[in-house]
Amino acid sequence: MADARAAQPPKTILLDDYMPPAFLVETVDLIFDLGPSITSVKSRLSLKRNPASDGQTTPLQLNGVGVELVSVALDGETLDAAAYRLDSAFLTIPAVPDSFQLDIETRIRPDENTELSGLYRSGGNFCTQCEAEGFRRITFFPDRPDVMARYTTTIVADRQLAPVLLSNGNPVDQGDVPNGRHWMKWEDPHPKPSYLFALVAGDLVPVKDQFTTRSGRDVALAIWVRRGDEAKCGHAMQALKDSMRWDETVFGLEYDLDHFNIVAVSDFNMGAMENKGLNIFNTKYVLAAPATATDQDFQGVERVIAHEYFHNWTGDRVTCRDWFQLSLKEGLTVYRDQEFMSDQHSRPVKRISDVRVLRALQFPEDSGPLSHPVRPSAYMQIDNFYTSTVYNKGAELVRMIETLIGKENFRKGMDLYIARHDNQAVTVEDFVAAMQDASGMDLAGFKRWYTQAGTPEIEIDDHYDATRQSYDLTITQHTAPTPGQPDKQPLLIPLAMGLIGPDGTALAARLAGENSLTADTRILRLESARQTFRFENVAAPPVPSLLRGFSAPVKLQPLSLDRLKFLTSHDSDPFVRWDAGQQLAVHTVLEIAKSWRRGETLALDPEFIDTLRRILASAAEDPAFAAEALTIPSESELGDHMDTVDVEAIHAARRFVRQTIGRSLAPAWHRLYTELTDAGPYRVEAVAMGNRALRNTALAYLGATEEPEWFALAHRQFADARNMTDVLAALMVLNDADRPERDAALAQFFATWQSEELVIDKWFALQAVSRLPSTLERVEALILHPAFDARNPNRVRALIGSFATANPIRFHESSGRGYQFLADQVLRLDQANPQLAARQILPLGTWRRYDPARQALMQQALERVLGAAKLSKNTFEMASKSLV
Ligand code: B3K
Ligand code: ZN
Repeated sequence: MADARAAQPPKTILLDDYMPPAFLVETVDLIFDLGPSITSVKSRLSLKRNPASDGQTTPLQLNGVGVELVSVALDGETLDAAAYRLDSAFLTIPAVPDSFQLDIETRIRPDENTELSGLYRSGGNFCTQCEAEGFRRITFFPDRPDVMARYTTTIVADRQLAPVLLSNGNPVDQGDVPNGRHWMKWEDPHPKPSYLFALVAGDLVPVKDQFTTRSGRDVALAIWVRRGDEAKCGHAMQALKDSMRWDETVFGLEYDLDHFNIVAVSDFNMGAMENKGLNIFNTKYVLAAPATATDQDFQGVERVIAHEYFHNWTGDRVTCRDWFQLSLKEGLTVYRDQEFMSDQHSRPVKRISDVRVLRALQFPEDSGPLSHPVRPSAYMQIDNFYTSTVYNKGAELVRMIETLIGKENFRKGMDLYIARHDNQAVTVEDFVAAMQDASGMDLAGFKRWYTQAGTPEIEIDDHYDATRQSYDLTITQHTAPTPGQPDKQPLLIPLAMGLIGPDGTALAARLAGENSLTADTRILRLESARQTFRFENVAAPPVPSLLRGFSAPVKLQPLSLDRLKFLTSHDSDPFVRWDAGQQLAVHTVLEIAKSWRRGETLALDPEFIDTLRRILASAAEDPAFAAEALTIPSESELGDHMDTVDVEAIHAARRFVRQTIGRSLAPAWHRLYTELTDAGPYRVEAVAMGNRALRNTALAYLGATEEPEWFALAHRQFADARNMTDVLAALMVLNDADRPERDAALAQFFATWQSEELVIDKWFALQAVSRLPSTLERVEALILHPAFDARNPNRVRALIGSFATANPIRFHESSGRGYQFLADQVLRLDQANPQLAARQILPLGTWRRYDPARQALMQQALERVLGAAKLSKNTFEMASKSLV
């Protein structure tokens, strides 16, 4: 049942109102008697008043939503109804002693839980999701992260229905009960907040392995999946062992239980969840086999397995004081998974793909109506704040601290943070303080990054004085106002940079006031709105190479075209080389978009083709990098660079540019395609993946020519390929063509894979992103397809999410039908799963970026959502803020 909103707008929760909990819980003993329609939960809590709270007479208030209270007893005495108050959000007991035991019995209905928060069923199995506020849907409890307790959990269930019973920690006992039922007891020795509680019960099979920690603790590893999926767990298991070793080597952090269990479920609102000792995953991030998963999927599995594992220390052992501090665990853990992936694969290519994500998701969020700081100060529904700002920008903040204090100091800072705060619930300030204390460097000026929203824009002005051999670099920073924050202050920005001489080699220079002359990358500390850096002993006029490795999440004003071209071929920093090429591409496509809008004949600058020809010629040296460098930015990213997004012009221009590049360089693309054909077995490792990426880039350009011979080549690849990466790349080429091969290929794909739900998600997504004019009708028809299930978040994201976020030309159709479709779907989803519904509405919130006609249509769609009776809090918050 959805948590319907009351007639009043939902209450806003403020960081400033934080108060320490009035009561602490020392131990929690839970007994679950599982039944699909009714589950009984008995909870025994030992509570005491919190000495750190001033409310020595405050009543005990426990959160509880949608749970039926059976009984409550205080120190063994059952309370009658007059001794407590019960409403839709709380169980309140006014008179309690300072220290006492509470026994609470509740009933919940897993089968009716469609919002996938609390205890629910997926594929017939029982599972839980408690972050952020799901535990209150299981039993009455002070459901906040700063109440940390030790848990034991006993699960009783029908042996046939649920032969496997799992919870946090280590198993301590088990047995049988009459009527074909059995039980198992788990004990978690580590204190934890309720959001890390987990339970799984069902018919699952394990894939087992073992890991010995560096101090010699043997850990039994198991990944629990549906029967038949065992063969798809190898990659996840390897990733888990690699992550465990990496955290020991790089951060000195060891696993702390005898068991580590991972369970894969098909119905999951997010990617995965880091419950202590019992991670629960969306199948998408566990199951992978060459025939069914792409290289990107394999990397997704590795990244998310690592991320959840790393939470064991950054999140579980040291947790958040309140939900405003979410980035304390999420930003830090994303930073850690990025570092892990960089060590396992190519660091520069990983950096490029992380920056792509940041620019595609976080920058638009930060310049739109939902802009908020990495540490927000107000929310209605915390589920809505699991955002790219909290996760990805949060990770950039951690990375900037590392850049400012240096790698060694950063490691010392991590050691100190964990030593100081183990088993505590802390704040962003505590993290920064540990970094500051360990490094001895002042980070006070850095903290503003956590509280100020918006993306700083950096402009430069430079001057070379040949007689003095000096070079002045003047840098200004400016952050535009965001909702609720009209005035912005300058930030402490680490700007990694170097100078390049006219011959293309690094130019040595001395920064005024410093002693050493260096040609290496240096970090400039930008601190004020405008600053000039003087370089001396500069032998020749330099080209500045700025923001190396993307050292800060800022927008750098583009350099002149000549300088961009120069950097594309000469910079030693791969990120700047790639980025200069992307900026050239943005400039090129946008100029063509303007010509298209004016009705002119379109022509592509031959110099741009020459730049690509040069990249192509040396592509074999680093295929993965070349694949990134040869990719034209997406339509959405191009739109971000326009004052008002011109949907049709961008689409036409990008298509024209890709077609011209395809035709002009066709022989070279075909040669590359042929050279990279790999007859050997499929391997998931960096070189093989890079080769496949580059070969499929070549195929995509050949397809972009829209010439029949290359469609035939794509069709051959589709028919012959033995791995999903190549199958999908071929289908992507066919997908935009109104040709019989397309329909035949899609039909064959469905027939082959209909029993593989993750592959069928791809089938839905492909059709949703087709640029063909009939796409919206097709998407509407697919909503009624027997394989579409609006209760399954993966499927909803595949069809509805892909259409609204990755197909601008069709979603933003001038009639507004795309917007109406999305509003209809959001309203339908909101009845069953508010978390999922609220996220699907985001594309409508970008209305300010479009022309007046589209603005009006998008606003109408949002208003219609907002006007609906019984809208959830989640969707209310997103829709109302989107209209501002
Ligand atoms: N911590 C979880 C997210 C839970 C989302 C709750 N609405 C996944 C992660 O970031 O690891
Ligand atoms: Zn996380």
